Amino acid sequence: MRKALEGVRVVDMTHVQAGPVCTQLLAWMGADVIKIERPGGGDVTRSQLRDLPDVDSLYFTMLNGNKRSLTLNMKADEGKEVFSQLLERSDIVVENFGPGVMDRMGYTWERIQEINPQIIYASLKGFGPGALETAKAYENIAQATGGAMSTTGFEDGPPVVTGAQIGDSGNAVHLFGAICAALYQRTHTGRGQRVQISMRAGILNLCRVKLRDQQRLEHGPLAEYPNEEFGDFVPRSGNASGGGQPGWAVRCKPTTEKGANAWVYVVIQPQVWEPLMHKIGRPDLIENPDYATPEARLPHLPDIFDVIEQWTLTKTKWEAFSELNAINVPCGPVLSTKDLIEDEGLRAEGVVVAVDHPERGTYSTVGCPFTLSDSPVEVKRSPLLGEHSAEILEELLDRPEGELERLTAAGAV
Ligand code: CAO
Repeated sequence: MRKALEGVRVVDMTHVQAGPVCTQLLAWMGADVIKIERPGGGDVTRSQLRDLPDVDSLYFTMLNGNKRSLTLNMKADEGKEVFSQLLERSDIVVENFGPGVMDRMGYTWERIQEINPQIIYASLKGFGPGALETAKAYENIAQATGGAMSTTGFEDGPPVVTGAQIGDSGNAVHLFGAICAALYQRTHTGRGQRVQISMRAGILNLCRVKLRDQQRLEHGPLAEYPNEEFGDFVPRSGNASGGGQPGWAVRCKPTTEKGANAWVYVVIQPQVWEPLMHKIGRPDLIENPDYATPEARLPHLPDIFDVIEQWTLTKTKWEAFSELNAINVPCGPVLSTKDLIEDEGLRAEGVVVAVDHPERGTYSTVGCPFTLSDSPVEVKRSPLLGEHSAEILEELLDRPEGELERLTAAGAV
């Protein structure tokens, strides 16, 4: 079966997390993704956070599956010649270097268009035009500057970053969508285009509801927040739901000595109020005027979740989930990374996937989070550094046999 992006070639100039996650998605959709890496070390993540000596780290292998690797010295003339030739024969080029790096290499948007007017040139940076434009950015800088940190955590504690890598992997998904849209538009116009995203803009997109609340705040306190006092900005609101239905994480009976993740998240929809109160043994609250309607409940949410917790503390998180789910209460156990990596259901679903690697053996990775009925994803291992250099030079760029050795001696690959 043909894949959604079969026949599409991507020159992948990405490194670290944000860019590689985007190009991995393109590769899973069937694009031929050629990862360009500096000779010698390659993407810095190959050797960062290693769990085993001298093999590509999980940081690298989990973000670079299904790609081919070509080493290229972008500061050598012959390296640039190879790169230009690749651009001529490709559909997309993606990069997430620091500001100005591609221009300094000699590849401005104007130059790239001259080489191939049909190419889509996608860049991810920390920031768009303005005061922060020239700044480099990592995940937590994006979370700090995009509104995620100031709104995460508890009121009386410091700003907190989320475990989910919304600045890097989150923005990779934005970029993937933008590239696919540009590719589709090209089918009408025949032209490539410039695609740009800043990590901060992407975070702000994910913090949309917090900007909603900033504007609601002008008209009075946010009644559904657990906070008692409000200033002139949206406060951190702990585990409050952020939506129109109140929610909170409540403790459960621990199953391990530490029980660090013995919690279940519970949302109180109006229609489940009565069965929920019956379930937890508090039918007296159903008609109590302080609790009977969603509006009446708002000032009492901490008390209500305390009452629910008295019940959940007598159940494990899975028992609590299954009993509440049975009466249609929206809820979910707080699952640890250990819970998730051992989850047979996630493996059956193809979300957690085992992959064989010639140097590190079998490792687990996260597969494609979505499915297309006509474009099944086969998760393959990441390439070794320069593993495909010879085949790309000879088969794709029509260079003569032995070109790899010659260019290596010249310091270009
Ligand atoms: N051959 C030769 N040189 C190469 C090369 C190659 N194949 N690939 C990269 N380089 C060189 C570049 O030319 C550049 O050198 P100059 O500064 O002399 O022009 C340098 O390597 C890369 O620079 P950089 O600024 O991208 O890298 P850094 O490690 O200093 O910064 C990062 C990393 C992530 C902070 C920066 O790339 C960045 O801000 N990227 C945009 C935002 C982003 O993606 N952040 C998410 C990172 S994931 O947490």
